[in-house]
Amino acid sequence: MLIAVVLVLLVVGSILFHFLSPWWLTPIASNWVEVDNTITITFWVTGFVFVAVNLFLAYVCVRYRYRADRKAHYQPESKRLEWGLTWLTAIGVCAMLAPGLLVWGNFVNVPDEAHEIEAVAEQFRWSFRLPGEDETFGKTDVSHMGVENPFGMDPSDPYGADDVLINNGELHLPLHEPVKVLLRSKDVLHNFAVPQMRVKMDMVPGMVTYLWFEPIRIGEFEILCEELCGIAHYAMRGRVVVDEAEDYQTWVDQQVTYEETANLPAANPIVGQALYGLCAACHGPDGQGNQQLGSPKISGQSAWYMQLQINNFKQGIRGTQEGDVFGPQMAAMMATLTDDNSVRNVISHVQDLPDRPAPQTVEGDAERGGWLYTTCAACHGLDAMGIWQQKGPRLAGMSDWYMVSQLQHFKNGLRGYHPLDFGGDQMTQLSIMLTDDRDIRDVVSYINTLAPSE
Ligand code: HEC
Ligand code: HEC
Ligand SMILES: [Cu+2]
Repeated sequence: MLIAVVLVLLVVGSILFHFLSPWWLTPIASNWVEVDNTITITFWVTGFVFVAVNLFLAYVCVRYRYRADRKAHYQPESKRLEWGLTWLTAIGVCAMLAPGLLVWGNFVNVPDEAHEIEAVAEQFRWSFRLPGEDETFGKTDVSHMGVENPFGMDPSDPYGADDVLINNGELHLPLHEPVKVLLRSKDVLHNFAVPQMRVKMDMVPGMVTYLWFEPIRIGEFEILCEELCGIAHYAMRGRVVVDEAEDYQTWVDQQVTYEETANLPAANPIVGQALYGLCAACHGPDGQGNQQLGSPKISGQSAWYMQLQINNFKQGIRGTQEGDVFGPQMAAMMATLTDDNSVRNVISHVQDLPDRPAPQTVEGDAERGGWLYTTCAACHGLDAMGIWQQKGPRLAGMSDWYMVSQLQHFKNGLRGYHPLDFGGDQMTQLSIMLTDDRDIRDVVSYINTLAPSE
């Protein structure tokens, strides 16, 4: 009897939960209502079976419960019952699968008017490419990939020149225009998913997969990687921003083409030296850093990382948060670097400065820190010398007090707060694993043991 009551409660509870649950599909933002309908049909079919089977079970428990004067009747086979059940199941399964097949047919048949864009996945970030005015993508190849050419553009392909390269995780799309997203992975399996658009598709290295949809409302929607692609899979976030046509065009015009990023004049360290005079006031004549001024060692840091950070300061992506003492000082100075060439020139001078390990000021349990660092190594390297592919900067031999303060900033929102700071956001999500200042000190004191000797 008790079991029957439990079963009935289970059924009633599940139905109530289904209708009252706050966890339901996010409001849809694309044409794929069919996908939602398919899910609803599946819920109806499985829900019906669930209710019917459980109520039947409850009924049987009561109706045929044990009584001393009753004996079970043995019936090994019932043709009628078996046929009935087989047909019912077959209809149920068809009802669930058939709509899915029809939707899939639409999903893989891209309308002719869809415009193409490309999404590139790599551990653990997104970037995008638009075909440019000629509406044709240039060829790419892994052999061309490098710091100066992250997309691996083939320099000899004329179609590539006007390709628009968006080397961060924010993609804009025009409203009401069907888009075909070509999906490319640089390293391992990833999966491009935008829940509100009801689209998701695996990205396979060595192959171009695709999906299509039509955005039907203005807004910002998170891109998730829905394939377990490594330690920071959960922190691999991007964003789709759906704009009105003019806003979209404004955004496109702000992006750079391959032609603009290729064939830059070589950076000039002599010009850079003159510019560096200003930096020396805070970062020291040899770029060795100055703790009193909150200015870290920058000598020996990779050029690509310095460029990224200087651009972040210039664009207000870093050093604009209230409560940040030192960030805004650095940000204010960046007005002196008027264009990209000055940035590259001054960096090339910093590259020529002597790279002596910074003095070590942080004390902690390096052995315990070593365990914590296992995770960090995925992006900063086992030797903590930085990994360009993962955009993790060099930490070994750099200012240890600065690492402590930056880790605290990531945790308390003074860094990695800006919507366009995808790298900072990633580090913010990673910094959560360091639960307190002791963890931070321990991991930094372990990083100190990795300092390269002079
Ligand atoms: C007024 C002092 C000051 C001047 C001048 C200055 N900086 Fe900085 N810089 C800082 C401070 C402070 C920080 C750390 C900001 C923070 O805490 O977020 C910093 C950070 C940086 C970083 C980021 C380092 C990292 O690992 O995150 C780079 C790169 C950098 N500066 C380069 C330069 C260059 C190149 C110049 C000269 C063009 C320059 N700075 C001029 C104070 C200064
Ligand atoms: C998923 C890759 C990833 C992992 C794992 C990771 N980081 Fe980072 N880390 C980054 C990126 C990307 C940045 C640059 C952030 C930016 O662009 O502002 C960064 C920046 C930093 C900085 C600031 C350095 C500077 O000079 O500006 C410190 C310190 C740091 N990480 C420490 C750690 C520690 C400690 C761990 C392990 C607990 C860790 N990171 C794990 C990707 C990672
Ligand atoms: Cu991924």
